[in-house]
Amino acid sequence: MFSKILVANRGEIAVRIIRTCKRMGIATVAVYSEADQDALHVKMADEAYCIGPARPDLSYLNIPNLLSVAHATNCEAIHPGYGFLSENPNFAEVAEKCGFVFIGPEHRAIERMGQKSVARELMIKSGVPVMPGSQSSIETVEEGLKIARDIGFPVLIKATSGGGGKGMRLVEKEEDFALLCEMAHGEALASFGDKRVYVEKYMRNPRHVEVQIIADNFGKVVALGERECSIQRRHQKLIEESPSPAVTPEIRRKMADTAIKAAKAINYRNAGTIEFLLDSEGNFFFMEMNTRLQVEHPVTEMVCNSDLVELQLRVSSGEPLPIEEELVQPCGWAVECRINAEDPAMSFIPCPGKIHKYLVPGGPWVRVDSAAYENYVVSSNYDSMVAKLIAWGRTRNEALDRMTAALKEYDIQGIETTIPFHLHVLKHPDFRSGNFSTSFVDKHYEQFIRELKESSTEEKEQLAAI
Ligand code: MV4
Repeated sequence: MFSKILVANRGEIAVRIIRTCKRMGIATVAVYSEADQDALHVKMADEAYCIGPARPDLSYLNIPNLLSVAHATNCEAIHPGYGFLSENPNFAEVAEKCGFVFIGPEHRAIERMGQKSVARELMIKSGVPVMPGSQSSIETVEEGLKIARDIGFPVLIKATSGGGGKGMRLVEKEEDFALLCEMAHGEALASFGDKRVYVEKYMRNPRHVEVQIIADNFGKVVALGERECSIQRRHQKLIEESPSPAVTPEIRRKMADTAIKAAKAINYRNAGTIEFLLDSEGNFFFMEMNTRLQVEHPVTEMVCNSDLVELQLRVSSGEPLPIEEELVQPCGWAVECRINAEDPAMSFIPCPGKIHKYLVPGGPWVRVDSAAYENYVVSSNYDSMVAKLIAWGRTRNEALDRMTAALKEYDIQGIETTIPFHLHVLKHPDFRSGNFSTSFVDKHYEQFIRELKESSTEEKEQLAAI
């Protein structure tokens, strides 16, 4: 096992990685920007070094500075967390060339999965189900139109270098295809410096279900069940859970087999996630593969009774996976709410600022992954996630009830947060029933705003009466 690693990230995920390292007796080196001098990950690590100004491109994305710190402090490995450089194939390659173990997949796997049309083509060749569409990127608008006619409208034009919903165009009818394809090219070029696009049949109201896998260096791949990620807005996930209320033991078996097949087809190692779209008949199709530890990994940890950061460290240092079965069966139910510094009543606009009061929920079956504390300043330089609140129960309803109680106990003052939104979702009959799709938030947003305004008026009236 490593004796010392560099944590090339900030916020809750840096804290999360440091915690497991402490438990395993691995020394940690933190890096931080000038905006993060008082950050929790800096206090918790054994050593910490400033790598530049607040701007991410000058600090957390500054590869020479990160590698200089890793070298000067004798680190053996680098954990990239999520975001920042975690899916940058160049960073993974350069880190390895400098003699550090990159705690993640091989740079070629990151590169291939980063090009969504390449990922799609690889999956088709490996027998993994994908939505009908082009084999890979289309060469001309005419070729795209021919494919769209063959598979039937509506179709989705997706950017080859996109992902996470960026650079997509929905085409409902044939007449619109050429124009929307040109727009997709323009947007893809502007956003990613790569105009290539591919075409897929569009699935209405899908669920987003993803399978967590981890692979060692000996060809063993284990699936740690699935996560339901349909409660999202504009491709920002808000609530995740494991297992998915839509996944039967039979679908779970098939999805896990498919995810393992996908990982083996590309000789994948370390932690990864295969994203699927699931329709109401139980059919699922490969969308993308994420080649990093994900924000929502705790729900998997809670139901699979495993520490994903520990597993990453073990397989990276050359140990075989300590799990016998190919598919870990979930025990109970876990749910995660992302507590963001955003105003849900104002279309989730970010609300950075100082947290004046901070009281964290606790008790059995409640977990808080956060780097925030009282008087902490949420900076506008980075994303607005302040904490992840995770609750476990024997049943889904038990987990949701514990989450509700914990959300009510969470007292964050000085900034707006997504807590009122979560409380609204958790009592919604469509969410409680488990019968929802990726359209849930858009569908109920107006009603939520109405209720929020009514309840805040009530509160004011109650206050006025005292
Ligand atoms: C789709 C789709 C419908 N049909 N592909 C959005 C992000 C990227 N991971 C894939 N996305 C979608 N691809 C086909 N062929 C609908 C979406 C989609 C979506 C997917 C997952 C979670 C939320 C979503 C919200 C809107 C659209």
